[in-house]
Amino acid sequence: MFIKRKRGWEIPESEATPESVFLNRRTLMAGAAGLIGASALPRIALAEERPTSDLYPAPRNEGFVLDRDLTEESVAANYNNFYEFGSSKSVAAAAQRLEAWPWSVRIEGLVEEEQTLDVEALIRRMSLEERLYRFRCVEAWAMAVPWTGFPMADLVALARPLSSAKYVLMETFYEPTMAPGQRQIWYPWPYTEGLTIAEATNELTMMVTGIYGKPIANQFGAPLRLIVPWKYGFKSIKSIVAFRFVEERPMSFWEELAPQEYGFWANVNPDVPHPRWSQATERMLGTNERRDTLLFNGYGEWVADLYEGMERERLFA
Ligand SMILES: Nc1nc2c(c(=O)[nH]1)N[C@H]1C(S)=C(S)[C@@H](COP(=O)(O)O)O[C@H]1N2
Ligand SMILES: [Mo]
Repeated sequence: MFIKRKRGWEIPESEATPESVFLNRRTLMAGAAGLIGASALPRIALAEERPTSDLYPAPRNEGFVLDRDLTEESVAANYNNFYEFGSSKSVAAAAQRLEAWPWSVRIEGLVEEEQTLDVEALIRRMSLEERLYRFRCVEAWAMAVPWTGFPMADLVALARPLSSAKYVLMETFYEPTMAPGQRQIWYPWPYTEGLTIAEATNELTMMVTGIYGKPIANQFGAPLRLIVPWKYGFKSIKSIVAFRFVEERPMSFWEELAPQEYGFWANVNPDVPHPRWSQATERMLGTNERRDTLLFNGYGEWVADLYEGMERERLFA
């Protein structure tokens, strides 16, 4: 495939998408055809009734303050990565086919007892709060949004992992009839991601169930997704169906596709460029304001000590 060399900041996001690294010409053309269809779709409004609507808005945790304005809801809700519904950013309409209620999640692997939990019941059992977080995609766009959810540490406590468990692997649903992107067989479906137990139980790590003071809309990964704000966005897996506690470091979706570009750690760092573009700055969705990228996306105070003594790992890619 012909790749025109440009400096990092010149690379348009259409070229900076992870897929351009491995897709051949035939699949690129198929993708382009999909894109034309998607761009003709209307912009999607948010927030119909959900079974958990009565829980929102949840009280805000004022311990997390932003250094920038919140991204407008209609902007964030119409610019998403959710490859299960297509590889364009305009997947909001397609994602309305996601059947997010009812939903259950499995807790399995190295735990005292494997369990299947109903997500509505799980959400009602947890204490929900709102947090304003920065969010930084590896493609160099960023937003700042009010997530609602609960600490992942509370889910890990409920799971009761054995001491032999070192990592938690998370998995998205696999339903190609509902999610047309999953018929694209060159991707290693289902989408998976992983964290160490220390990362999963860090204070910042959230299981997200709502956004903008309402139950989470489908395109953001309803009914339950991960948010790890100090890592590139691809780590924040959507629409989770399983949490598997394991001993070995798990392989994830993007790492399997392009290990040189999307590693396991993926901590945000302005000084470590992606192999094909700079990470020094980011573009805020909506305003297009350029801002300097922050080390650990500005969350070093919470997470830097997780990585002490690990200098030999590829922590930032
Ligand atoms: N299951 C699943 N989770 C996913 C993705 C995806 O395609 N499928 N995309 C990831 C990427 S690359 C980003 S940047 C964020 C985007 O989240 P948002 O659309 O809510 O902003 O979700 C992440 N989680
Ligand atoms: Mo991303």
